[in-house]
Amino acid sequence: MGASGRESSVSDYDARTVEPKWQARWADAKVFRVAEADPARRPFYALEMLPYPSGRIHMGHVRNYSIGDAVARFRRMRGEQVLHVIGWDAFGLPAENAAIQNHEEPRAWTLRNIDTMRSQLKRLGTTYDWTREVATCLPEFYKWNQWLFLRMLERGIAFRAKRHLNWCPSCATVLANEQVIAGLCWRCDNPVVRREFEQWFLRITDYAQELLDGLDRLDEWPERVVAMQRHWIGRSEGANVRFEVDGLGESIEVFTTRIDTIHGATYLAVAVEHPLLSRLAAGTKQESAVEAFVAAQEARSVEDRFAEAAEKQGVFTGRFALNPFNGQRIPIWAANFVLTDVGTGAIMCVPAHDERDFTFARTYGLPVRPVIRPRDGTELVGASLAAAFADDGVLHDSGAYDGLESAAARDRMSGDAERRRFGEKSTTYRLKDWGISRQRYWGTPIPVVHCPTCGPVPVPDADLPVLLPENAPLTGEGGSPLAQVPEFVDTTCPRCGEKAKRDTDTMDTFVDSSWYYFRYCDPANRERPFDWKTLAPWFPVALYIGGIEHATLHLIYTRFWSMAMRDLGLTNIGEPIRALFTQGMVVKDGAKMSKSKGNVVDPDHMVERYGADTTRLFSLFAAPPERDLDWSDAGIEGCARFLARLWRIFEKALPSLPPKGAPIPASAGAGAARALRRKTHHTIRRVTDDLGPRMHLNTPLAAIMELLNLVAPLVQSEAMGDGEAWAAREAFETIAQLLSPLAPHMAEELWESLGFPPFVATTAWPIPDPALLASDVVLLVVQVNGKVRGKLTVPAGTSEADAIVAARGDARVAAYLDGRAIRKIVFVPDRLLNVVLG
Ligand code: ANZ
Ligand code: ZN
Repeated sequence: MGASGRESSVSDYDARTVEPKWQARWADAKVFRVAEADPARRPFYALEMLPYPSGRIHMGHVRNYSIGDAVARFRRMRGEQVLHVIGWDAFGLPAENAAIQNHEEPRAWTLRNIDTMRSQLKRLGTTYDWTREVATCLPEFYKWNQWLFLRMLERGIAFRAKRHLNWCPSCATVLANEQVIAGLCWRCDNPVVRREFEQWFLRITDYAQELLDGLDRLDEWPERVVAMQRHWIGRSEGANVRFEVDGLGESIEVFTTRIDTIHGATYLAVAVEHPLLSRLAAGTKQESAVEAFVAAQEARSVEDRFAEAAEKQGVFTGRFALNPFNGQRIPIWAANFVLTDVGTGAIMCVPAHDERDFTFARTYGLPVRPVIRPRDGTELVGASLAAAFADDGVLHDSGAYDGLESAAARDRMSGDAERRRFGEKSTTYRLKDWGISRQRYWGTPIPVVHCPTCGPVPVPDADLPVLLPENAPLTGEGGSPLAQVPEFVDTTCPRCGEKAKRDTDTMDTFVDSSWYYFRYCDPANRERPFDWKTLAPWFPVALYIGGIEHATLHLIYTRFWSMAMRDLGLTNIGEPIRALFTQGMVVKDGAKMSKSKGNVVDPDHMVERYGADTTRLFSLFAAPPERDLDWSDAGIEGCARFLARLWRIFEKALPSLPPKGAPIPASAGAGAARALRRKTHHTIRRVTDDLGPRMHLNTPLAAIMELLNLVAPLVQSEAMGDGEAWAAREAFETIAQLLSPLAPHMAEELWESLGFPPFVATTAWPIPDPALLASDVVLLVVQVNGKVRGKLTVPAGTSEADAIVAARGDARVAAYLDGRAIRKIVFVPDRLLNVVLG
């Protein structure tokens, strides 16, 4: 090619200037602003989990937002009305810890981080509508947390109760279950204990069944997440049975899934925190032993007490219970393995058929009495049993129920218990009511005033928001920092006007993330959290993208919150999210990127060095989005080289391409031009499929590379004809459009260079021409020793090897070939196969 003349005109593509230019143009033209939803334009709510403003964005964020932005851009080009917004999960402990360490106000620290991270996200070329941005730490947002809390309080969804909770003595705060890691405080690594507190709770357990049933219909959620939620909700079906306490005039209710084993119960066990425990022991010889046991357990860490592997410990209470089925008198124990907040906090123990009961019985010399026989008839002997037989089987030594199968027995026995009024069928859930009080500063103040006469009194709506004061002393110790701020605490009772004190706890930050994306749709509403009329067309969220680590907590809380808002009359949907996509982690050398491991790659350096397009492309291309992405320098180099090559080939070709809109020449319908056009249209189809619901976001780049590989030799050849030039232009236009969701800046630059007005991002996604997708066939002439012996219809582009196979499969040709060695083959693709025999 006579490249010498053009070589000098090839400028290197400079992402450092091109990218900010397009970002500014998008912003000036308000390309990604979204007005009200218009049902006629097929609203599509593309949502990514909002980041915690910890300081700087990391590669996990980049991956999450590259995926979300690719989908948002693709959908927009497909003609859907895309809502794409970001916000900040801006309350939380790290801000407080940073404040303690650096003596900087959490508010200032947080807002500064938000500024940094916002500009980082802009530098990636994301399509967020920044006019809708929400930061949860601002009063205009958290006011509505308070408002919603008050509505839940009126409805009985929020309530105050004394419960046993995790307490870190060194941080002097309550911890949520998820903040207790292997029995230790996630913050200070000290052992966590259980204490009873009065707290605010949300009655998520009222929604347990709806949360469970809804899972069946979430068919666009990953099965893994559905399974994790099902396990988390943990429905278990069984029966409650009441055992009378001999000589106390009280009964103890147990929850069991195995009422069929009740004739084998040899003792009862209650939790250390069981309300009846002190009365059981009172006045018996065991009184002081029980007291000592309780004290010892309360001092032990959560890990020592409750872990699966924790030593099973207990003490006899001095009392006996009567088995309602057969009147048998069995001892009542207190034991550490009975959990207070599961079932009824008391169990009947059947050592022959339950492993934990068995271990405990052997430790304390309690009898083991088998009542279920394996179906193969094996006889179990209590005294010599080596392990519990926990499967279903056939009942024996169970009075009238002998000979029944376990399942049938459970049915019959719970029916009988109900009729005789000492029990009934019962369903329990592992899911617990959601305790939302935190002894923290940097959160939403709970809008309640505690009055010595009136008790807890809600703050009137007119007085919202209850503002978080700015001057709380933060030391990390000694409970709620708000309690140290007299101007905040001391107030008057909204009901009686007397002196009263504000609640000094703040809300769990999972409250914020439970509904922030409702607010995105109506962010400036000053009357209500949002207006459903404005939101309805956007809901349920079309696609929510985030990490698998949120499979349970956040994604259960937000489903619950949505159902609760429906019951408050604020919306008319239960399930808020139609499709969920969980992306994999970004790892380096097999380990999750984290500061402590020192294997962090800073996205800013990547953008600085390679540009946003390359960084985005790599995040998409390096692994299927649902899998972990192993960071590799070679991988990102590869993406950079691809873009550079594309630009080089394009710039060289540009002067030879016809002007935009040039009519298609007849010569584009044959030969290399036609082959290229076919490839272009096949590429459109592949990329369209990949960016759709399949979310194969890692494969479009390969398809576009293939197309470039076909167009490159053509435009570099001296003999490029009209038809080929036209087809090459079509290929570059297509590449610009297909690349727009993936490498949006270069896509704009290509598009503009091709003579179009901005923006490629707002063009209609290309639609492949079916005529070019259909596979072409050609007539292949077959000669044997130079004589025509047949004509075969084969797909265009059939290879020599395939042509020979086809020739052998043709009866007429085969007759001439039969049994003879082939000396030579002359093959002209799509025209001629000449077989010369030896
Ligand atoms: C008697 C029995 C006999 C039991 C037997 C099991 C096997 P899932 O299925 O996991 O829900 N349980 C009930 N409440 C408890 C508590 N507060 N703390 C510890 N354990 C408790 O487990 C239900 C079983 O867990 C119940 O059935 C009960 O033991 C125990 F051969 O009752 B079962
Ligand atoms: Zn009062």
